Amino acid sequence: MKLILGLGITGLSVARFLFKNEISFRIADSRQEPPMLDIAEKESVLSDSHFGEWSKSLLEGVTEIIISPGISEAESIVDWSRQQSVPIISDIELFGRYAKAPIIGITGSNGKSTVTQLLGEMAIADGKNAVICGNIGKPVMDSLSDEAELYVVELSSYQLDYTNKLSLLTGVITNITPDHLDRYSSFGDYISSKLSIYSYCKFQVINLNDDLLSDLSGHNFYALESVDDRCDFSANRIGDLYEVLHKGKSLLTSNELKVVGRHNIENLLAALTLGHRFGLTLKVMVQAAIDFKGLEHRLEFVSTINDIDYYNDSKSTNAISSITAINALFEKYNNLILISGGKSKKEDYSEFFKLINEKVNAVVLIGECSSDFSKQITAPHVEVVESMKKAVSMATSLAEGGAVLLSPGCASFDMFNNFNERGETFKRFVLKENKSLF
Ligand code: UMA
Ligand code: ADP
Repeated sequence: MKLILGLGITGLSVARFLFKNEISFRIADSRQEPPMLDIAEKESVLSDSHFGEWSKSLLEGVTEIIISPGISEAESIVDWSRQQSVPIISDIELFGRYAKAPIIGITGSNGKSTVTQLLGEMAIADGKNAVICGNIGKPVMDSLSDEAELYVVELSSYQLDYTNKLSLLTGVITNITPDHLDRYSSFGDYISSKLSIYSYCKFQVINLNDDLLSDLSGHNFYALESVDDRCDFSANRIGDLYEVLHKGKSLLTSNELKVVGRHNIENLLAALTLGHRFGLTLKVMVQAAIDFKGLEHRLEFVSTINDIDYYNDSKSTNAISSITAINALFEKYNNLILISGGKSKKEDYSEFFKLINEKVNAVVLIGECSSDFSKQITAPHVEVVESMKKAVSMATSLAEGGAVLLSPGCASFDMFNNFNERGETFKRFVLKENKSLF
């Protein structure tokens, strides 16, 4: 008997799979009304289900546990399982047992979803039946398909923590910076979790720009500016532009792309290196990169209204992703207004404050951390407001033909259900209600 822990989208996908394959299972969630309860009831996968506080009896007759990534190692059920030597695996490990097509894995602190989506689009453009799945929002167990020719899988550290066996054709860590430190006892533990991806890869792809990764041995390398002989793909800065190269031969320049910022060149190099390793056609990958519109909520251009450009970077949930967004835009705009704040994570924001003080014209702060942040920012203009509507209105009044950037650098849970809702709310005020605000 298997035990599924958590009835979110991961737990539901595992339950569906086990039910379909007539493998017996129990499902448990520590909440009385877990998010996928109604759907699971409709699909009749709840014949042995337990909601509410964990109890030891859940483990009776259980030979393996499939745990949802959101459930931390600190939970009592994890401890009890270890004491009773019941193996705990992630949905990713289960997926690896059944997937017949090659799997490419992508992890990292930032850029995972962007690289996953871009690589998936490159493979599809090259005529491959490629399935984009994992932490990007489509659970792997809902993505198994006999027709799949390639799985492009985004892997979170939470998923990697419970993965012990997996076979990846190739994989990459886009970068490592402090994140999720509420869940890990140290940055070192978080780094180890990320690095574990390489132990599953036949071919390791290494980003030479990241100091924590550049000394690793691997099979394929990429770098932006600090290029060396090992690089398959690289990029150089020429004036305001980046030129992307394969073995020294020019492929494209950054002004051909729809996505902006240095980080997106790094993401492109990761996708090209992984795709090339798999055997995708170079020319097709380049065209797919040119066509790539980027993902919603990641430095997404919303609109130009009354000469002000609005960008939605709601997916920025840590300091470094906001630093990246400011760096991507400040050269382009004389007047850059930042909307930031939310539920701050246990991380050092000093570099973020320093950059704001140097490169941003005004900051509008929202959320739980706003009063704390306001004390540490000395930008010419700092405002604290209590709603997204007021933030958009205030930022607009300060923008004077420049740009308004929502890049919170914090989690959204203090004011919104998730980063999607935060970004949608921002866009709604920008697009529909902008005129009526003033
Ligand atoms: N639960 C408990 N007890 C707990 C904690 C959670 O019972 O102590 C239950 C919850 O009640 C809930 C279920 O576990 O019913 C939720 O599981 P989950 O939080 O693992 O969420 P899922 O819906 O299964 O979504 C997960 C990922 N969520 C997390 O890692 C927190 C999704 O990533 C992912 O898209 C999905 O699997 C498919 O693979 C989200 C995320 O925020 C987007 N990821 C983090 C990130 O990107 O930074 C890692
Ligand atoms: P992830 O899936 O790792 O969270 P996303 O592609 O969803 O990454 O992007 C999350 C945030 O990080 C966005 O704010 C985006 O603008 C920023 N970002 C994207 N790629 C990078 C990168 N290579 N380095 C730093 N920040 C990045």
